[in-house]
Amino acid sequence: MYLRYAHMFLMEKKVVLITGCSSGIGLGLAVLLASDTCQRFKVYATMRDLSKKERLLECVRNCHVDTFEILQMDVTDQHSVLATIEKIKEQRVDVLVCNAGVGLMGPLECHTYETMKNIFDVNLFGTISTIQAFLPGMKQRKTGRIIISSSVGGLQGIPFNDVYCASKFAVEGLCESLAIVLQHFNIHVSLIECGPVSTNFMNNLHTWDPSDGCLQCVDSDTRSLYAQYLQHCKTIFQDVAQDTDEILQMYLEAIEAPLPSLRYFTTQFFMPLTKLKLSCAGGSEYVQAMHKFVFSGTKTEEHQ
Ligand code: EST
Repeated sequence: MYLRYAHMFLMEKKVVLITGCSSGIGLGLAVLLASDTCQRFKVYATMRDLSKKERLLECVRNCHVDTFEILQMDVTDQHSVLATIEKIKEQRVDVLVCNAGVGLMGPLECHTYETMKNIFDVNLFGTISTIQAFLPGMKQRKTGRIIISSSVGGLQGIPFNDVYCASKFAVEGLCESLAIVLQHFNIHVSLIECGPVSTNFMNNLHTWDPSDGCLQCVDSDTRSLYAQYLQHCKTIFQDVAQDTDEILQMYLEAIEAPLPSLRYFTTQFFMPLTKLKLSCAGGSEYVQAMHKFVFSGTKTEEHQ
């Protein structure tokens, strides 16, 4: 009985900083850790736009002030990232969760340069800046964990997600490379490979309606393929989208496992396609299988 609460008094709290906490996985993880019954964590929940903090505040209403704080941080602004470090009372972060990210769907020709650049600024350079800022402290203390919200789309191409996948592939290369050297410093890097998540993602589908003005710039064949993709996407979300709670267990494992893995797969559903990509290095087999999976309404052989 007493042991259960020993953490509260005897053990130092693990300081966890999470980016992108205004919604989705970031919000969920901040709430989960801040509500820990043994109060083992001190959570710094960061977000770019503090006017979006109400939902998070509502969810953590009963949390102790010692376990939870919200900070403004824009991962695309290096000054903002450095200013955040200054505000951390403990002057150390044990676990850094790089979660801030943005998605982009649609035919490549429809994206403006600014839109594409923003995807890379947030997903890739935002992650790089955040890691850069917290790495010297972790190296000095010879301990730390870096957890990154990645995606199935970081490991394999998904039609009409070209730029998003490009940014997540880059994140994968960044983290896999870093992990090799960071072993020397007892710093563990973990990528959480999420599939579709049950958020209000599908409710926003109308924003990429094929009859949208932005799609008028593309040929009719692409438009009809995109319409087919959206239909497939709907089915995928209905059939395999995971609840945030289920996904958060993987984050907990990456935080708590004595020797965390480089990759955690939140779902096994895409594993046959992932393995096909890796085992047939020429790549055509994957391209064919993914095409069949998305555009012919039939599942891949491995999925049948
Ligand atoms: C995976 C397989 C597939 O055939 C279609 C889709 C569409 C939506 C994709 C998802 C997927 C994989 C995971 C994502 C998602 C959009 C955002 C998410 O990260 C790439």
